[in-house]
Amino acid sequence: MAADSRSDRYSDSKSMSSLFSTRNTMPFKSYWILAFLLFSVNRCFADDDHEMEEFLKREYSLSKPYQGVGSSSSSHWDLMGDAMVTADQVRLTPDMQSRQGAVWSRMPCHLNDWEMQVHFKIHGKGKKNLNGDGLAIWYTKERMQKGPVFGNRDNFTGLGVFVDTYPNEEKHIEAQKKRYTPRTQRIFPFVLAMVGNGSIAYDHERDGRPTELGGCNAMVRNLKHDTFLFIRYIRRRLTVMIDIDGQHEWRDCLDLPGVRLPQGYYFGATAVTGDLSDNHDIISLKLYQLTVLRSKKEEAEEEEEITIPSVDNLDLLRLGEVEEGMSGIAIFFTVLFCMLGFIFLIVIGLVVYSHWNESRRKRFY
Ligand SMILES: *[C@@H]1O[C@H](CO)[C@@H](O)[C@H](O)[C@H]1NC(C)=O
Ligand SMILES: *[C@@H]1O[C@H](CO)[C@@H](O)[C@H](O)[C@H]1NC(C)=O
Ligand SMILES: [Ca+2]
Repeated sequence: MAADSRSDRYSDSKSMSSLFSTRNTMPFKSYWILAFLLFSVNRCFADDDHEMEEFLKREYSLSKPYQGVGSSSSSHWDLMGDAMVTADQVRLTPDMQSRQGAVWSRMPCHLNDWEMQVHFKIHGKGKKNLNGDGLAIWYTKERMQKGPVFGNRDNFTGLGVFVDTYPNEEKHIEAQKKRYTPRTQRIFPFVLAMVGNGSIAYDHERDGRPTELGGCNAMVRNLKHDTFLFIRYIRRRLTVMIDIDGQHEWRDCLDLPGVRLPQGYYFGATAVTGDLSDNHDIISLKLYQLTVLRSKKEEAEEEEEITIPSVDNLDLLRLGEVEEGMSGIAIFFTVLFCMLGFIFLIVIGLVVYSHWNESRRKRFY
């Protein structure tokens, strides 16, 4: 019960999280006071000079006591696979090998702008890197389809945000060393976002690197405090934040404009275990509708309906990977400049030598 009221209070102060989303250093108490003030002005506030309101949408949210989830036809959610509802959580997988489970919204979501707040818990007996594989939060065209992408089908259509707890690629440590500089190596667990259009495969062996939009490290396993993931989609801007330090502060994970997601897709959460396992628990999924005022220009820009998910300027995003390849070019230029330097030295040497020769000849006479 105590835990329950705590999470409720947390979600009430949640509107604050948007307001101070980028730089969150406010102590929790002042949050509370501000939350109250904001509440009294009708929960109306500005975000980047735009007025914004937010409403919890119960039909797309999942929270205690999970009434009828997976059993009643009036529930807004379906369970699948090994997922199980208990008093305190929806357990997508238990800490056992080769399990997969999912919970999917039954209602397609037709909101323009939204925020999904995920209260989750990943825990198990395995030591670090002897656990797996992770969980995923989805906004996709398809629902209730088993598969290899954290328990969901491959070549999905829409958005996936993964909490990947096992580094598959590190198994090939030598290959990894060749491919990445220390700056681009990852520390696991790793949170990663991907947009699929129905024909883009998730590369499990490389932990989704070829298709990643960005991500961050997140030490989320076996923590005593609550852990949260936050996905916001406003004016085609995708923002992912995490709150995992027990300080009620959101930390930036990914922020990307030009993400085109169609309306009418389904929210879901899935998880999978393999040889290694973990309990993957969803405590709540809270979806907030955001009412964002748009300028005429923005309205015109967003006029055309999106039918296939895509991300603008993906090639620019991939620059990170091009950088790895740069080392070849760097070597080329280093060699080139060395040779030029060498030739320069030879020329200087020749000039000096001929000079010396001449003066020697002069001395002879
Ligand atoms: C999906 O994306 C890939 C890679 O960007 C592209 O080659 C393909 O044409 C896209 N498919 C559709 C149906 O848009
Ligand atoms: C996914 O798409 C890729 C490329 O379009 C294709 O090679 C692969 O067979 C597809 N996989 C599934 C499971 O549909
Ligand atoms: Ca992995």
